[in-house]
Parts: sequence; C-alpha cells; structure tokens
Amino acid sequence: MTAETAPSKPVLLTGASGALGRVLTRALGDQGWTLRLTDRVPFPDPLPEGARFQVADLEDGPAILRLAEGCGTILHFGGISVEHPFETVIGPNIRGLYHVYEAARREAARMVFASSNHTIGFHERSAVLDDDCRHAPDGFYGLSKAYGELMGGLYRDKHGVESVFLRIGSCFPEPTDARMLATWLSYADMTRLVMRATLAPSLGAAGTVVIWGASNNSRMTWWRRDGRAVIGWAPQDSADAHAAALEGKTSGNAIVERYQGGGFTGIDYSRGKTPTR
Ligand code: NAI
Ligand code: 15L
Repeated sequence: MTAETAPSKPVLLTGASGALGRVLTRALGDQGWTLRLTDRVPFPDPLPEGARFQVADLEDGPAILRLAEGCGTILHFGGISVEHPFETVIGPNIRGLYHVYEAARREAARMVFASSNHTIGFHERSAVLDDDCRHAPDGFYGLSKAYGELMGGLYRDKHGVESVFLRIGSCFPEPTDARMLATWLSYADMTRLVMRATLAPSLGAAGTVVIWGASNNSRMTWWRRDGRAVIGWAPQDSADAHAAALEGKTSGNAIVERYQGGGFTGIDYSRGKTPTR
C-alpha cells in the first residue's frame, strides 16, 4: 500500500470493534493516523500508537458528541450490519446515525458513511445502475442505509456537512459464493477507498458523493457511474481468480438469484404468496 498523508485532525471511527473497523484501525494506524475509536463492545486488538478507544452506544447522543470533539472526519461504520427486524435496526441505525450527523455538524467534519448495496438490493441483476438510481432497499437494514444517505443530503443542504456514501458490496477476506464474484470488495481496496474519501481535499460542488464499493471484478456489470474520480479512487484487486471455484455456488432460490441484494431479498419475502385484491 502506498504511503498517504495523514489527516491534520483526528479521525473518529465508529464500529471500531467490528470486522471492517478492525481492518481500518490496523491499516490507518500503520499510516500514522490519529484515531478516536468507539464501539459498544470492547476493542479486541492491541491499540495502534496514537489511537484511543472508548466504549459508547450510538444511541447515547452526548457521548457521541464528546467523542467527535476536534475530529475532522467521521468514519461511520458502527451499527446493525445485516438484516434484522425493524425494532432492532431503528435504534443503532436511525437514532444512532442522527447522533453521528449532529456530531459532524458541530465539528464541521466530513462524514464517510458505510452505506450498503442493500440500499438498491431490489434492482434486478440485469440492471445497470448509476449513482443516482432509485433506492430499492431489500429489507429494514437496507432501508436504514438509504435513510442514512438521505440524512446526509439533509445535513449537506441545511448545514454544509460533506458526505461520502460508500455503497459497499461484500467486503470480506475473500469472495465465498457466485454473487460475490460481482460484489466483492477486498479489504485493501476498502482501506484505500476510506483513505481517499477522507483525504480528498474537496467533494466538489455537490458536497456529497456516492461510490460503488466493489473491486475490479469483471462480473461487476451491475454498477456503473459514481463519484470515484472526485476522490481519486480506483479498485486494484479482483474476485476473478475465484471464478472457477465459485461460479456454481448459488442459492437455488429464484428470488435471491434474481435481485442484486441476494440473500437479504429472500428474507420474509411474501409477494405473490398472500392473497391480492
Ligand atoms: P460488524 O457487524 O462486524 O461491525 C459493526 C459494529 O458496530 C460492531 O462492532 C457492533 O458492535 C457495532 N455496533 C452495533 N450497534 C451499535 C451501537 N448501538 N452502538 C455502538 N456500536 C454498535 O460489520 P462490518 O462487516 O464490520 O461492517 C461495518 C459497516 O459497513 C456496517 O455499517 C455495515 O452495515 C457496512 N457494510 C459492510 C459490508 C460488508 O460486506 N462487511 C457491506 C456493506 C456495508
Ligand atoms: C452488507 O451490507 C452486509 O453488511 C454484509 O455482511 C454482507 O451481507 C453484504 O452486505 C453483502 O451484500 O454481501
């Protein structure tokens, strides 16, 4: 990984104890970034030099405001990260998100929001989507991420808060099924994406950009135009080497295989199964 400049102000990372939070903590710590880390569960790894960790719940607004004091960027990776019932999602991902945006407003900090492909999961796999496509959330989790992008628009228009919305595909150590031959984002590409989202001097006149978070996978034909040129990011890795091993690894469920969101679309899916008027 090439050396990048560290931001002049500390960076707050929510969800630090989660899978991507731990990857980012290690990588950004190695780059000499000053990190303020938080999660509702303890941080499981040794802390990099210059990093501080504090347990906090995203639903505790005053704690989030205190944590963000003096920070120039907030990497918002905390919250419910897979499909769950509405009542489970709403606290961390809606109320918590509001607290993080209020902190960004108070600090005039840039927000880098870990959004998701599940904001558009009910688009069919044959569709080619640009960054301004219709939201088509595939569950309460995807709905909360779409709401997050909308909230970012509100905070831009009303308060001038900048946001980079990372519509992450599938960010794991390696792809594990046929869908991920399209949606996979390597940890290294994700890290470089977060670095560019933080370090880009400007987000242009729009003040918000959407980035499709997938590596350079030849099967990624679903997602096209986005704001990557604005921040200067291009993916370098690819899922292609896994194609032979994974192309037959599908769910066998017609709904899941039809839509971009995959497995989440099939959860509690009842269309056509209930009487219609
Ligand atoms: P994860 O579930 O491993 O990490 C999320 C972290 O948020 C956890 O450590 C959890 O303790 C924390 N958290 C949950 N509720 C909280 C609360 N109320 N207060 C404080 N902390 C709370 O998820 P992962 O995979 O690391 O994802 C990170 C972010 O990226 C999430 O926002 C997820 O939605 C998003 N994302 C991840 C993708 C992936 O493929 N890993 C794909 C698309 C989006
Ligand atoms: C996500 O948004 C989830 O956070 C992650 O766990 C995966 O399910 C990913 O999407 C995906 O669509 O593969």
